[in-house]
Amino acid sequence: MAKFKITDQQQRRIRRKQSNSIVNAHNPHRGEKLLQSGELGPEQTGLVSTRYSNQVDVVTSPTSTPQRCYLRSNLDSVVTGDDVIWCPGEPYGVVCAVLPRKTQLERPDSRGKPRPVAANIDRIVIVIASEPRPHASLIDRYLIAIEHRDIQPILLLNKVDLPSDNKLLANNLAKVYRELGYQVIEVSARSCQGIDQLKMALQEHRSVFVGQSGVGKSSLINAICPAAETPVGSLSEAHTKGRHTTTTATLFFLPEGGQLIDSPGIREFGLTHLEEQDIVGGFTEFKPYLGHCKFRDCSHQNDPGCALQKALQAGKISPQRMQSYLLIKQSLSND
Ligand SMILES: Nc1nc2c(ncn2[C@@H]2O[C@H](COP(=O)(O)OP(=O)(O)O)[C@@H](O)[C@H]2O)c(=O)[nH]1
Ligand SMILES: [Mg+2]
Ligand SMILES: [Zn+2]
Repeated sequence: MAKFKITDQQQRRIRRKQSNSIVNAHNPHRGEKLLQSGELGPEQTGLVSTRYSNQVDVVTSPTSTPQRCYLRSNLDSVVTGDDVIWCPGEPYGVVCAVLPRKTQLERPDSRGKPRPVAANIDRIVIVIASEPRPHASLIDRYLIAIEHRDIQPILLLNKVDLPSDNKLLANNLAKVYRELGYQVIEVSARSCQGIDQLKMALQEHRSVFVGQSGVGKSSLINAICPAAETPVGSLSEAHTKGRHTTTTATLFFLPEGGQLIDSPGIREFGLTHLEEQDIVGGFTEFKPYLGHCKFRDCSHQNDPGCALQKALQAGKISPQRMQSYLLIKQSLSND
């Protein structure tokens, strides 16, 4: 046993080494030092597959092993989905530059300031199910949040296998959004009905799943992307809710081509504060009537000469969407 004992001096050296490595891990100039060391490979392009507190994983192809990288100190934000210029190295590479983003999703940090969490997404899959009971205004909040961004929404009605009292409600919702021109896909993560159609819709795109807890997001993500290994059941998400710092967004490659970015932080995207002027613009079928109300400050409720109310009466706007609009507007004062 004696030879496994370490002297006080050795113990001190180990402690010093350990604290050094902690200092290094948090040192913003670590990237600079590595770049200056001349030990790194040549600059090349890559894709950020995971963002950690001050490092990222970079991949160069769907099959490449992620390489852990430090960031150059002048980079203010690098997120999952960013295309970057980086230099590979053993054991750490360095990200030198971030290429311009086409789109980004944000969520509020602990001070309420919006921070990007994922970049270059072009599909948002809004998942609903008959259980838990779907709410039209929740769907509309997501639609408003992605309005003016180059992101296409897909409404996914999951659990079509499940007998439920809300089935009619869920089917009616699917019908309303289909008639508005949104892509609606009906699936069951359990029976796999519609899963092939979902895979086709996501092929060659970069997507995220959003929606209420319990609708089956994790089950669906596992069905289309087994590598994600997302825990199923409401407990796993209940644990991570509200813990802003531990939300790591990870990018997975879909077997059919394209990628999926998953994190509880992104799944809650769209549930944050909305601005008054953005709300009405998020209802696509309202657009032809905007600016046609008698009064410029029309509340679109009981005001005389309201073009939206007229469209509602004429059956051009569904009562459910109108109700949802007024509900979201009302919630602004409570947000
Ligand atoms: N019957 C049925 N149950 C499902 C389906 N998809 C998910 N579930 C169940 O719904 C619950 C919540 O699923 P989960 O994937 O964790 O939902 P998440 O909170 O949105 O990620 C779990 O008990 C799943 O087994 C489905 O298509 N049909
Ligand atoms: Mg889940
Ligand atoms: Zn009006």
